[in-house]
Amino acid sequence: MSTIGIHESVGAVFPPESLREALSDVEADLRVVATDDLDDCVSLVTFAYDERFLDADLEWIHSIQAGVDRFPFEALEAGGIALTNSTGIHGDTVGETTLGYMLSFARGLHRYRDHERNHEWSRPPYDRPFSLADASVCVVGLGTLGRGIATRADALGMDVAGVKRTPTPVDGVETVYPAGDLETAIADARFVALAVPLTEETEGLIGAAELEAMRSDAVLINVARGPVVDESALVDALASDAIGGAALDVFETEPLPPGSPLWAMEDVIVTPHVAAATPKYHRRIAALVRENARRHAAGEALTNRVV
Ligand code: NDP
Ligand code: 7N6
Repeated sequence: MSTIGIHESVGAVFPPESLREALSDVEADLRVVATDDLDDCVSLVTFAYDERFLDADLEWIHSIQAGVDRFPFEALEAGGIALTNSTGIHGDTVGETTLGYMLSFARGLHRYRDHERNHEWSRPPYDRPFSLADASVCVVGLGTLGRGIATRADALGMDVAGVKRTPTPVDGVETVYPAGDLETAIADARFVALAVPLTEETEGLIGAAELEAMRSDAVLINVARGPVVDESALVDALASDAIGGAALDVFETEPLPPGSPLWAMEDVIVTPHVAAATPKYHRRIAALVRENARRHAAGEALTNRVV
């Protein structure tokens, strides 16, 4: 029987033992392992990447994240190690978190919560609150996350546009723009929601020029990866009121350093990379690993294969 290692780093998201139990029906030895204890592992389910993985006898690594930007694709390929990711499981959670950000900005909830701390009964100017039914969102990246956001925004009556590499129609999205038309796509949107993977093409996708192209009351939402946005250009745009606000789940450096100006900005919502959190996370990972463990044992092509 082959051994599937559950790397202890998954503990950043769920108890490693919970995944082992959820996979107890799989015909393999399942062990919670540390990096220096991979000897008999053929497969590894992991959150972190360590270059010592390359020296073990691994055939297949599964990332418990959709984002695999921390993994060295070429070295894995050269080492004959397959890499699979966890795309496909975050549409509802990240969709709901993003709707929560948009509702907060539309109805002003984050500001009332701030006032509540000071026991302050403070009503907003007449023209500040608005309805999402009258608002527009441009979703940049229309895969699992983007569709999860777009269908929910559409259900609330929002005007939904989106951007993807191949601009094929997407349910709930009125206009789908190709990646090259990003500036046009985001120019009229009240909300711009980023849901792309971090790649060479998307690093710094939103910089000074794109922030300048956005409406002065626009809110930037980043549930993708920190480096997709030029964070210092974002801080400048927020400080100079070039845009209206931001809701950020991901940052160039995580945890967000205590000295970041983003913490103190009234119209910035900071969440600690939890947009996808759910107590069912380990079960969703188990379903992906169970299917690929079967395929791996049968010599079939793996799903969600990246390398
Ligand atoms: P998918 O692979 O399902 O979707 C990615 C989408 O991005 C596709 O629509 C793709 O276009 C589009 N895209 C890729 N490159 C570009 C580009 N240069 N310009 C415009 N669009 C582009 O991924 P997921 O939706 O599952 O996840 C996306 C990313 O979100 C992950 O890689 C991860 O980094 C992050 N993430 C963050 C989470 C969090 O907790 N905050 C949770 C889960 C994911 P096309 O369809 O044309 O190929
Ligand atoms: C763990 C975060 C991803 O890329 O970053 C996210 O899948 C997951 C809850």
